[in-house]
Amino acid sequence: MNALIEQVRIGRRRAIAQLITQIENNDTAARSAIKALYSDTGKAHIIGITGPPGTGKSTLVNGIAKVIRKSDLRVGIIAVDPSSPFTGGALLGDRVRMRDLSGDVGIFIRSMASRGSLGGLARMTGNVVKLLDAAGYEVILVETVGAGQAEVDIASTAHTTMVVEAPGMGDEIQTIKAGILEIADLLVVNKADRPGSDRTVKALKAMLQMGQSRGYVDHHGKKISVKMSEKDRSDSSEHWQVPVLDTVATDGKGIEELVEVTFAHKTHLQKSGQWFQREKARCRQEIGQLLQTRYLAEIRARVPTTEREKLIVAVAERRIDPYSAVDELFAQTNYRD
Ligand SMILES: Nc1nc2c(ncn2[C@@H]2O[C@H](COP(=O)(O)OP(=O)(O)OP(=O)(O)O)[C@@H](O)[C@H]2O)c(=O)[nH]1
Ligand SMILES: [Mg+2]
Repeated sequence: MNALIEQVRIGRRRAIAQLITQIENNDTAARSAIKALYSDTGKAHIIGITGPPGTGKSTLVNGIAKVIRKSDLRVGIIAVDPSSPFTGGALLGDRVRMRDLSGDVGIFIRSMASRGSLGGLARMTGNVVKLLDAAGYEVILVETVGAGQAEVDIASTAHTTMVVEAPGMGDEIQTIKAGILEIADLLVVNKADRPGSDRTVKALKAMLQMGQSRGYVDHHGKKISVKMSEKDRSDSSEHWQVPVLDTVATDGKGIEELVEVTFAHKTHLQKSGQWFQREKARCRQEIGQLLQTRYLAEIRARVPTTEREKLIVAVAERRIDPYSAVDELFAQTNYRD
């Protein structure tokens, strides 16, 4: 393991691939790898690319990577596959679309299957990001299908999150998923060669503006607050105006500009001090999650399954309430509350 970690540190691709497989399959391996490599991380610009299925995220990632490579920065790509059987072909599709990048030694591509628990997926993605960061990839692109909370969690791993929409997916406003405006640093209307893209751009801009003047937008009658902290509101120079860009990923149109704006966002985060704020927020979330997992594992290890099962039955039969059951579990592990 130590030899492998050394190889990863100097950027050996085979070692990186091997270590990723180990940390995906084995929690203990993940622990020691991250412990050993953590001090080498924190240098990469992590960019999340999310949005509804089929909007052209993979094609866009492909194009973005090509543009960034012109500046000689090394690019790591992580594509998180949707677990839904309806989009089960995505893995192969992504491989095909990203194939023309694979000859470039400055690019490392990894697909991750979204099996297992969702929180676990976010954790694993975070660990693979750290590994690529430690291996010297200066820019890391993480593609996820924006369908739910899990994707929002994964997106929170990123410094810069772009949400990719496409025209002609029904009523434009309806396609904007709850929470998307909260996580987007950049909005991209891809497939701008399709009819209706102007309308989509306009609708998104209007929604952003509405949200910025009121601090929230209405979505199916639910109020969604727009990303603008109290601090942002009191000091408008620190506030990032979410830009709406249009691209045609299949022929590269608009991608140079998209990359420029992405780097401008990084500069904005660094100058305003928000880079470290985001790092802190991410670390807080990560530690919280690890703590939960650890507690649960400890309780499982210390209280026999039969004991835990008895408590579950007792709660189901209304002999005790769930809070008391947890008190009981804690008592049995010798933890004090
Ligand atoms: N007309 C047009 N088609 C595009 C554009 N970008 C991507 N496509 C096509 O749209 C389809 C889906 O592209 P992908 O890049 O796989 O989309 P995705 O968002 O990664 O898809 P999932 O990962 O399955 O959610 C492919 O057939 C692409 O060739 C574009 O700008 N214009
Ligand atoms: Mg894709």
